[in-house]
Order: sequence, then structure tokens, then C-alpha cells
Amino acid sequence: MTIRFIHAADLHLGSPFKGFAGLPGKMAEAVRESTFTAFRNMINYAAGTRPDFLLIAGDVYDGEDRSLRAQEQFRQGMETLREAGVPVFVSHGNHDHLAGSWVRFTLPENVRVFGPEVETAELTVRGTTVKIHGFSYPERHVTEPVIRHYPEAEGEAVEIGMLHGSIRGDEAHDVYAPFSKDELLGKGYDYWALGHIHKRQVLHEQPPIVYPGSLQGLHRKESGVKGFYDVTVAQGAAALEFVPAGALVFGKAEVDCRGIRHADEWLDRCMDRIRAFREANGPGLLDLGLTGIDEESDALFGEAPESEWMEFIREAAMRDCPDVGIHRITWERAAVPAVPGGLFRDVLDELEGWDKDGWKSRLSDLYGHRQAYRFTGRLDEESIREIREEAERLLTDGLMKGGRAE
Ligand SMILES: [Mn+2]
Repeated sequence: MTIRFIHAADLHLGSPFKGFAGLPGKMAEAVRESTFTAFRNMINYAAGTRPDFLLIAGDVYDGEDRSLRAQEQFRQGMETLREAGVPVFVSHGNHDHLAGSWVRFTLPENVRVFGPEVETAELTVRGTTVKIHGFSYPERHVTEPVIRHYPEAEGEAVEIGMLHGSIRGDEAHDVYAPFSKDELLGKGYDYWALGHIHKRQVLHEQPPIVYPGSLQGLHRKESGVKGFYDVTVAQGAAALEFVPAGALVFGKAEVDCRGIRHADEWLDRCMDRIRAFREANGPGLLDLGLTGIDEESDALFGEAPESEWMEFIREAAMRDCPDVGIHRITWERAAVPAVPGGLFRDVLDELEGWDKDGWKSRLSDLYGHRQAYRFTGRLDEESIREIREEAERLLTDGLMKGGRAE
């Protein structure tokens, strides 16, 4: 007896994609549409291959206000699956919790949305009972270990847990509905369909405990190919197949600038990397990291403002690989060049001296701001490192050499 289902999470339909305004028109449009395109890719796959059911483990929508357009697109997708005879089980997460204010749409009868308390949905697949346990976030911050309310498996049924949350003590993410791997295994289920962490990962093989990751990368840190899992459960063993669905892939390529003397040489090297990225990933958004900057190439880059280099490469990319957008260029110069003593050195030392809490308290006005938060993302170790590097770069390149800061 084999059961086959699709496990997706973190669709974030209608994600606003701030910070992409500089991309050429068509590309900016593709970015704004990408969560919807990825969603349609998944729906088409499901309608074409007709799994026994589909699970969406939270964050269907990007915002608690669930735009009308996002809801209408979702409803249409669900309608397509109703026609294909595919039941859908949805648990809402911290981004699309039930307390948000939104205009409600009626969903077709093949869709079951879990309520605010853990509940069990049952269906029969070719004579086998399947029990699916889950809940939707009643509000944004669910810090309670909801795992305690999931029932233990019993009898012959295939049992699946849906849970939007993260492992207790995970420093890098907001910890919602915390759980430990042992607590999940202790329930005796055949599969755990998790959501919330946007990086795809299998926490346990048999029975599988799985984050499918976001369906579409939402910013440059969500790099690589995104999609969902096509899962087969047979006699206590499960098989997972990852299926790509994202419309655009976020990536980074390093361009070695050693020995570059002229702008056209730089362009050629960049285009080689852009074409290689296109070949490997299809359409996407690429960060170029310029490495191996020697004295001569540094002098070359100094002859035009950074914005002009960006324009130059974006135009070339548009001619040759029109579906790859250049998102950022970073000049990765050797740490901090020999800086004379005095004010700059003092400021740089001061920056180096701040720990994570130091940065947090200094940036709290911005990162703690209710509105700004949507655009800044999370202040984690990596963003702190980036802000520090950017500050150092502005000081050393911009102020000291003069005129390079944008
Ligand atoms: Mn999410």
C-alpha cells in the first residue's frame, strides 16, 4: 500500500521584494511575480501527476493582510486541484496567522484549513486510513511548545504531522512553536511535514522530518534552487523526491579580477560567470563578488563610480542573458588596508569591538521599527557581519580615498 503526497511550505504569496527597483523593467516584473509563478508551477505539477493529497505547512501568504490578489491566485490554484481531484491540507504560520485582517475568500471543498488548536483530519486512500495532524497560528507569535498537543500515533493508519516552527534553542531564527527532534519522533508518525525554515533540510531520514524550504527564494540569502517534495510512503519507509518550482534562483558568482587592466576584460570575465550561472540555474538574480583585486584593477575600478560599473554590467547581461538580473556587485578587497592612525583607525577599532548585543542595541531603532522591519529583514550574525563590512568599506574606500561612497 503506497501513499503519495506533496509537501510544500513557505509560499509567501505576494512577497513585496523590496530593494529590486534598480533592475531592468522585465526583470523587476519577473521578481515581483516570482512567488505566484512558483506557486503555479507547483499546482501544474500536482494537477498533472495527481498525488493523493497536498500539504502546505504554513506561510501561504507573505503578510497577515493577505492581499486580494494573493488570495485570488491561491483560490484559483485550489480550484485547479479540486478539478484534478487532489485534496489539500493547509496550516497557516506566523506570516499568515488567523488574527490578521483580510477579506475572506471561500475556498473549494477539497481544501481543509486547520484551526487554531491541534486537530486531526482523516481521509481514506485506496482503503488505507491517513491521519493528518496540524494547527494554524492563531496569532503571529506562538512561542508555546504546541508539539505537546499532538496525539501519539495509534493503530494501522498512516500518520503525518504538519508543524510550522523550529527546533528549540535555534539562535538564527525566530523560535516559534519550538520542538526537539526527539519530541517529534516520540509521536510515532510516518512523516513530519515542517515549515518556517526557508532552507531545505531533512532533519531525520526514517521516518522523515522535513523542511521543504521556501517555494521561491525571497531574497539573496535564500540562494539555490527552490521547490517542494514529492513523497511516497510505503510499509513504514518513505522516499523523497525534490521537485524544483522556483521562478528565479538567487545566486552569487565570484569574478577573479587579477590582472585586469581594461573595462572590456572585466566585462568578459563577468559575462563568463553570468552565462555559467544561467546554464546551471536558469533564470535568476546574481550577486557578483569581485575578488583578487590587485593594484591595477583597483585603479581601473576607481576611474568610475560603482553605480556606473553596475549599469555597464546590467546592460551587457540584458543583451546576452536577459533573464539573469545582476542584483549587487561587491568589491571584495583585502580586509582593511593599511590605515594611518587617528580617527579612522579608532572608528574601525570601535566597530570591531561591538559584539552581537552591541550591534543590536545600536541598530534597535531601525531593526525594532514596526514598519522598517519588513524591509530590513532579521538582524542575525550574517547581516551584522555585512553591515560591519559595509561600514568599513565606506570608511576606507569612501572617506579615505574620496568620492567612492554612493
Ligand atoms: Mn516563512
